Amino acid sequence: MKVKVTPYDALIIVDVQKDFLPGGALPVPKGDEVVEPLNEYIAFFTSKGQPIFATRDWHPENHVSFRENGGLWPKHCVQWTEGASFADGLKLPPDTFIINKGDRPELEAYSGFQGTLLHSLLKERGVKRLFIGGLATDYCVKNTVLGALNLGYTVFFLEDASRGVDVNPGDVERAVEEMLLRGAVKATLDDLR
Ligand code: VGL
Ligand code: ZN
Repeated sequence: MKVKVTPYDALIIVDVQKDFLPGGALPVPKGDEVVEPLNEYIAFFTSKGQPIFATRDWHPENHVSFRENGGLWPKHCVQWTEGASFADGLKLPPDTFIINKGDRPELEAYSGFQGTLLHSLLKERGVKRLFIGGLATDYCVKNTVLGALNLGYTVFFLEDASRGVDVNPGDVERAVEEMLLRGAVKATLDDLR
């Protein structure tokens, strides 16, 4: 399906950070494969003059999502560490809006809207449609997509620019199904070009 990028559109890149890439603290299998397509989305949105937002998982040392603090995950994306930095090779323009999430010790935040200014920044700019991709499909991408749908945005899920952890096999497939059932639409680079 062809989709034309309009003045109501923004690109949202979710958590493309070193700790989520192969070799990182919480590696997403094939997570590195999102970098090239995302660079193409970035170039595309930049050429249309449309805004780009990049969320990052931004945990304090004592964050509740870490196993040592009773959570599910190995320690990852600790604020200001190398692992929390964006993937090498991800070509974020200097005017990218950086959205930190999961920065309160006691709260897990899988959605880029949770406890952040993302919604107000988008509203201020008249954004109505979001193109969302990144890591991980079955956690932060899914929750950001569902959060956006709840807030009334039209959402395109960027299939070719997202990868999931699939802790239980089938999680990624189910996450995609849920996003589509709730109203998201799949899109790839070919649909935009
Ligand atoms: C994520 C697990 C824990 C994600 C973040 O970005 O999908 N997953 N923290
Ligand atoms: Zn996290």
